[in-house]
Amino acid sequence: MAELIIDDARLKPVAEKVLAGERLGFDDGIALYRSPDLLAIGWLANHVREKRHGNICYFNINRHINPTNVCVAHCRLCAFGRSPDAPGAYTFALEEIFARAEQGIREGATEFHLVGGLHPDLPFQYFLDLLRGLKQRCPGVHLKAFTMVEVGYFARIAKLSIRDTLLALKEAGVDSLPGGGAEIFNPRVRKVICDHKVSGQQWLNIARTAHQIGLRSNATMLYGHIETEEERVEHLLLLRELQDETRGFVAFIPLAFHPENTALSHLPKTTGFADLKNIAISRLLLDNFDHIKAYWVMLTPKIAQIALRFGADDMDGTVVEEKIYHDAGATTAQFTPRAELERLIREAGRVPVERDTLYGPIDRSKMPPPAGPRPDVSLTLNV
Ligand code: V47
Repeated sequence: MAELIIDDARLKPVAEKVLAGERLGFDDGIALYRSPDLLAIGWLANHVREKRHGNICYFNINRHINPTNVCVAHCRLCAFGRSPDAPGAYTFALEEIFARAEQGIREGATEFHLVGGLHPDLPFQYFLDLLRGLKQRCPGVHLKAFTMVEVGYFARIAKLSIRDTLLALKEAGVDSLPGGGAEIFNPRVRKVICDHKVSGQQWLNIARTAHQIGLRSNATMLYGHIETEEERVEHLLLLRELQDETRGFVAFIPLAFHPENTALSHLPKTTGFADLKNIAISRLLLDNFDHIKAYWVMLTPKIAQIALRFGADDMDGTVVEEKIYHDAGATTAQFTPRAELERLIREAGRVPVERDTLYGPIDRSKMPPPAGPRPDVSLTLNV
């Protein structure tokens, strides 16, 4: 590894802690965010990343499925959610979701990533039937389903406690939870970007309860809108504190805000500099998280590839059908084939390793080969 060169003297004490394996504090996080010395920050994050994972970079073969975009939350940050009668509003019949899932099986998917809007009329039973139907048809596929925000909403409409809601979801087939909906935990920010969602404290409590009943989850942070550096550091440290308690988080995904078609469309897009800095600072502050994902849909494959040398150890998956970012102006593809993920990873000097959702290795020699290289995304929407 090349030598660490620090241009910004303020980073010296932070670097000393990182090299000594000491935990960073709030002020260290602020110093990192305030520093323009991206290469030194990246060097430190890469140092931590290589100590944990060597040269490995993980990816998976997955499929995103969004059962409905009808949502009562109307978050200002979101371009995906719609009122029930708005143009483009859709809700899939269960059979349509099963058809997408079966297509996913033919593509070799080991994971379905299921998230959607907070629908005013769909009963909790629809989601339980969806999970049971998927498990029955695709028993080997991991169901990473429903954010803490959806779990909070299900509990409300089903009049159940959070624990009983999670137990019902687990019993119906949820294997783990994705990390979305965390945004920024601070109430000042939530009031502006997502005022009708669960609070930051509720998000953390739902994650805690999920972990307590044996469901692992991911975590995210949405950056690049109205949040301050202090609010980002606070968010990361709250996640780290909960991880100390439960050890239930699997991966962290920093998410860059995409303003197009949202009520915050006047805000500028994040830059590559900010994206790489957020990856690196996450790696440095979240010392008890095993994995930091460079989600290519959001970062672009070009920045995601560079992120593999700035702290990230995972490129996420093939994805196939992404709506949340594309509705908000993402220009990335819907689908990145396995061979392209492997090429990006290898070119960054890393060794691609296909994983399952919980980072177990996948041995394709023991599985039937996937059917075809191109996904069929032409299924019609039930508008
Ligand atoms: O929950 C919504 C965010 C999340 C916008 O757990 C937006 O493995 C940017 O959570 N601009 C969905 N972000 C994505 C997500 C995710 C992605 C990949 C992997 C995993 C995982 C989780 O995206 C939402 C919200 O936090 N979001 N709108 C927007 N306009």
